[in-house]
Amino acid sequence: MTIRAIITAPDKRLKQVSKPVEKVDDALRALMDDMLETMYAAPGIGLAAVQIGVPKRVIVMDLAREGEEPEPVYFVNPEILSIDDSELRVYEEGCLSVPDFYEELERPAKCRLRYLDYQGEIREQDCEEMLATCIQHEMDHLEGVLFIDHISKLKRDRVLKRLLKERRLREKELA
Ligand code: GNR
Ligand code: NI
Repeated sequence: MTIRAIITAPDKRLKQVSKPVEKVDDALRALMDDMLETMYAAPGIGLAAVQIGVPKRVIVMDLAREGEEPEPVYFVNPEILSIDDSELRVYEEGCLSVPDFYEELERPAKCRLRYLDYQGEIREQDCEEMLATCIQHEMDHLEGVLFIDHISKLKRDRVLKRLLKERRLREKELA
């Protein structure tokens, strides 16, 4: 397993629409293993393949609390079967592709999901609480959307400007 570099905003590669996976095979499982290791190392609770530069519809997640047994979960070609806006959940989100920025976001509290698991078996699941929030955050990545795309343009431009500045500084230090 390999820890891969996580792409940070602003970057065109994060805006790609990810392509469906044709087959859950050993090569895809190797990608999912790398994603999980990269996510744990970051550390984060979810990761979409596009964040490591692979525009495939693959998500890994682990919502176990600190000190609990790890509970890795894998979502291939996830589809939201139903979602309703009648009940919303507010959560302070962050993103590994938007370092050191957190903002409260409102999303539907529940959804029903269909996806392929690590073995390529089809599964359906009702999502609520953290899983509902996180899967919607990750599925946005598959469409090239970041959580900062849901906040005001003023705040988004401010955080993107800071990230650009930090990148330029890092590049200068390496030169
Ligand atoms: O680690 C992460 N934490 C998080 C917190 C609130 C809502 C969503 C997330 S996902 C994020 C990791 C990430 O960027 N996934 O794309
Ligand atoms: Ni993210």
